Amino acid sequence: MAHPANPAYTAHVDTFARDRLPAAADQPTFLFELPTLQFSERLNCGVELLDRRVAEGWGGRRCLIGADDSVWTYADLQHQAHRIAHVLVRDMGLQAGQRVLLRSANQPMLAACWFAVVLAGGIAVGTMPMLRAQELGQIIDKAQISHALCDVRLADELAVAEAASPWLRQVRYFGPASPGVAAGSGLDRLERLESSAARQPAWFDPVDTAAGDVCLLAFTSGTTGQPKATMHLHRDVMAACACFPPHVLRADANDVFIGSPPLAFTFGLGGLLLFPMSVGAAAVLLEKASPPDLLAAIPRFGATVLVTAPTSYRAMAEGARVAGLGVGQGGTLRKCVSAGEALPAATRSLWREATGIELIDGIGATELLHIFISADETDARPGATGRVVPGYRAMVVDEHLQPVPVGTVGRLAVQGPTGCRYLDDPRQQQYVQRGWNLTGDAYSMDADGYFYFQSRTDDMIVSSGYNIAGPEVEDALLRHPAVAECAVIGIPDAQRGQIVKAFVVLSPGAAADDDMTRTLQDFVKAGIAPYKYPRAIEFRSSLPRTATGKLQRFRLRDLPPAS
Ligand code: 3UK
Repeated sequence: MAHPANPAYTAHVDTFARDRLPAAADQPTFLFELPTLQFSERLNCGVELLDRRVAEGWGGRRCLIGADDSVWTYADLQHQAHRIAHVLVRDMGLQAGQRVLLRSANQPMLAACWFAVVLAGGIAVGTMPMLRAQELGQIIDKAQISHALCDVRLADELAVAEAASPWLRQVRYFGPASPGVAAGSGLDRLERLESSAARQPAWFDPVDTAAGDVCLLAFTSGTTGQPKATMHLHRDVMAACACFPPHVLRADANDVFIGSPPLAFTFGLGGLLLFPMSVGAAAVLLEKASPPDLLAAIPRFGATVLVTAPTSYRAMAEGARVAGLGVGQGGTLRKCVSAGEALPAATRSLWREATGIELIDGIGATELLHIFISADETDARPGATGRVVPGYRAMVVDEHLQPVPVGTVGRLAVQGPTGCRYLDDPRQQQYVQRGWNLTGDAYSMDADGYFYFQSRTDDMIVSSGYNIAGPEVEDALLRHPAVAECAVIGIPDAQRGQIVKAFVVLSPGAAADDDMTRTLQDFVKAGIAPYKYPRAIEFRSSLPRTATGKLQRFRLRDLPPAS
């Protein structure tokens, strides 16, 4: 029986995902107003992004570059993806609509696997390399995953999850033959995916999927609670490529992308794979992309577009200045995208002073696939995320979903060509209300349509009746040279309800003592309204973060008070 929210045609033989879409009434309103958002009923995003590039004569151009300097042209990627698609279907029995777990750090082979799954009509489920067997097990159960392609160096945790799972049947490993593989584990005797693929023809007839068929399940990084799976269609992937990249980023075929977010995080999937390919550009896929790794790799590969998180920009700024990475300093970098967390104005100016480059901030969400509010380097305003990306609509609303006046803080509500569809999850009704996606962020908007991030809605600090947004206090603290990283939360207080507490990681050489506490408190009072200053400061050597690098403020709230 056709699901009410589903179009008639599907290429999926296995209808698991289709059967678990939210009811039509619980889905957001989708907007397809731009001419570039007119999709035909049948669409395979793998064909559009890969096969079409090759058919248009781009086959010989560089597409992906590995950390080991391996260069994959568009034709190389196509051949490998098509061969793996054959392995999935012929050797592993994949049926269209089945879910395939992908487990690997960023590397060209992971990209080939992603395209293989999508071309075969499967549903790609990316997983963060650092996940353990138990977390993998939750994902496998939730998405009833039957197939997996995994970097052999990450085999151990998957093997444990596989042994415990009633769903997972078919696993293939790729990667080096011996190093890092435990001798006697049996893995050294299994045939590698590369060898199986080499026996297959370089052309696979792509499955003629519907634009409305699910091709991607993205699990939310989850700063709290049980993981949720968001469902994205072939059409959504193409829609994301048609909004932020041409209207804000404006990269071109000569660009070389580089960055840190894993391809299992939609920020990385878009920013380091889909978006570069949508313009025929090249992308460097690094297995390790810490700030020092990126500082070394940018000049080595001549990267021109950098995609990473605010904390990474802050940590890289001094090294970038010394190395002269910006194009105006004789380097190659010309565009830098920041997302995942609020960009403190202090970090924006630090990066500009270090490299001459104005950061392109953008808010995206796993539920919306990618960035929907942003500003390019010429339109950026300090402290603002930007304006709504063409293709989307956004407003700031009160608890009754009514728009609030300009300058008033409220909840961010978004609509566009992409939107939230949780797989079988009652939390759908929280994220989507009356057709609007509610991201859980508190924002205000100015008269020019610029959106200003305040905090996560549930992170707003209320102290003596004042609303205080932690990120504003964090920005004030980050302007002090002794502060390397910080997180500001509200902690319970008998008199004031809550008080502002800062957790501070000091720069090397700075002393964590009472003098420093007073210095930082006075510094904040001099920078922003004094009532916002942190009455409590705790020095720490690091801050708790998710696999995607997001601060876990809830974990700081749950800490026992420091003695
Ligand atoms: C926060 C931001 C302020 C915000 C993401 C780009 O982060 C991504 O997805 P997640 O599902 O988290 C979504 C939430 O993260 N956030 C992200 N970017 C910003 N807050 N300024 C920003 N620039 O709370 C949002 O609701 O992990 C980012 C592209 C794809 C993504 N999935």
